Amino acid sequence: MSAVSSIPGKNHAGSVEACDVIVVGAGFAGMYMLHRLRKLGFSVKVFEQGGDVGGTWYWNRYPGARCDVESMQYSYSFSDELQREWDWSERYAPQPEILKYARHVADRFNLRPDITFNTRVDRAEFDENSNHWEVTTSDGRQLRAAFLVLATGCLSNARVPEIKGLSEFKGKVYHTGHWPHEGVDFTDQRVGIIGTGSSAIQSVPVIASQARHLFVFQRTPNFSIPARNAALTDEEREAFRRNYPEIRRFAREDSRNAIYAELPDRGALDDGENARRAKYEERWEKGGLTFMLAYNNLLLDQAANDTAANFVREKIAEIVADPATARILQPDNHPIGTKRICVDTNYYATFNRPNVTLVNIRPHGIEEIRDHAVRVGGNDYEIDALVLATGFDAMTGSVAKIDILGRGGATLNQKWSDGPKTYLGLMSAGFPNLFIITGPGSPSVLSNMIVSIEQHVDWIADCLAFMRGRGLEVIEATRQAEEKWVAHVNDVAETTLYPQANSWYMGANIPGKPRIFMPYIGGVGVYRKICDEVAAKGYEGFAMTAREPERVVATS
Ligand code: N01
Repeated sequence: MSAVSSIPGKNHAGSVEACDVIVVGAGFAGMYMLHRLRKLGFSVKVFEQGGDVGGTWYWNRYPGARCDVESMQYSYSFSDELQREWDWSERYAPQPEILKYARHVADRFNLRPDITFNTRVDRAEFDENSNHWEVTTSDGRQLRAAFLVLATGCLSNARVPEIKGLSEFKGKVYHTGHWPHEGVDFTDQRVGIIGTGSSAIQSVPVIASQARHLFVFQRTPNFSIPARNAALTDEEREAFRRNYPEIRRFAREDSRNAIYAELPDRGALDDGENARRAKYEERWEKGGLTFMLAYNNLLLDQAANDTAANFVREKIAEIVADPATARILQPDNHPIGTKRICVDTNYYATFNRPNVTLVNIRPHGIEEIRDHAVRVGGNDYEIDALVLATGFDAMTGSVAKIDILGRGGATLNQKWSDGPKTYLGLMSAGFPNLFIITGPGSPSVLSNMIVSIEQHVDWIADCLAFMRGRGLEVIEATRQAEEKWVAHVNDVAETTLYPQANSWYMGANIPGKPRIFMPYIGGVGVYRKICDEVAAKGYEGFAMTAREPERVVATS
């Protein structure tokens, strides 16, 4: 039994189930959190809304869904045996394979016995007398735990926009983030898709190859780079494995976005026109997200950014046969990379197909959805099925769905009503013993998520072991440390071009959501160092309290 689980007051409340830690979510974050804590001897219960592990990869089953970070890197590093025994089939694995991997991990590490599926955590209240979280689940269970960990994911709360007539549509409506498990066959159908973010850009070519006709309703064009996806050979997998120690170290410690890649040593304007073009060509041919690493100032300097943006706009014009369609597809209202750059297979070329029509809905949007049509600018586009590729209430949406009450009964939603406030993206002042994995204020969505997940999970696990070893019961971010961190996150964002885009990073895709830049942009390596130093200094910026509530042990 762990020190934490021997806290007085546990198990005293009749039918209330007790454990050391409750984890919300069994995606990659929740699974690894469970594994780490169990190995440390903590009792853990995980609740997962879905019917299986996998998180975002459980829900996002739309046609063409695959990761946009190379699979050899978008995979756990905590177990050398695991990374040696699992063979990824392609450079960017498709969703079914990633889900299979998640299931394999769950079985290999025997995680399932501690996960309750098809069950949401609806409410969590911190009891200041016992210093425990009291948790209610959707099946009516009451639980108490010393610690609560939100592993709810950054992009897991699918967003259905308010469009006039949507509920009256007589055909089938699908959301990319909530795709039917049995799949959808669009053969012979007229399909409309709303949105042109990453999900649409991956699914459009696949749906177009099935459907009788596909109408793509675009409000904002996005920059997309070819994936150059291909099968991985045994030799390529072995080369990765041989170099894994350095690849993983680099991703954790030296990189900005947790991806092993060659880092640029110069700015875009340091090269002449020909050299610059050659570099962009080389990156374009290589494919993938690292296009943005061609130069070190693409997200800092507008003139530098323009050179990369112009290059991609020219590529679109080369690929798309109809000049008017090409123009509509060329992004013109945000610097390249300030919205999540997309990675595609044949996206732009798909608009050369006779059965695909691009419908520009800017500036007035969709007028209304009728029984069997989408009406734009007075024209009805007749369809049988509608796909909403309209994104997520990102970073805070899934947390906001849980009624979380901290000290004095204050809710997290009230506290975050002007935007999320955290210390290091890990904790929020006033909500003791509540951790968030890859929360707002951490690199999270600006990085290879699995690397950032592992870093947070390890930090939290080490922290709980530290507390147990010293008889500490409560940890809470101080308001002072939190304010300083929030200011720092904003200051760093302001030095970049990112705030110029109306992106989901800024909360701009949700009407009424406060506009603040949510992820920490200082870089994964820098951020890890900060977190490690905080821990090494006895958890600087956190107040820790021993079993006797009066005795404050460490503050800053
Ligand atoms: O969502 P999005 P997503 N009327 O928010 C449009 C990750 N991801 O699911 O830009 C008309 O990017 C909206 O238009 P606008 C990745 O991090 C990763 O595609 O607001 N249109 C936009 O075009 C990604 O960034 C992978 O003008 C409306 C689209 O819907 C994140 O998830 C794959 C509208 C939403 O785009 C989200 O991507 C997929 C309306 N009322 C996703 N409302 C990989 O790993 C919204 N839109 C590869």
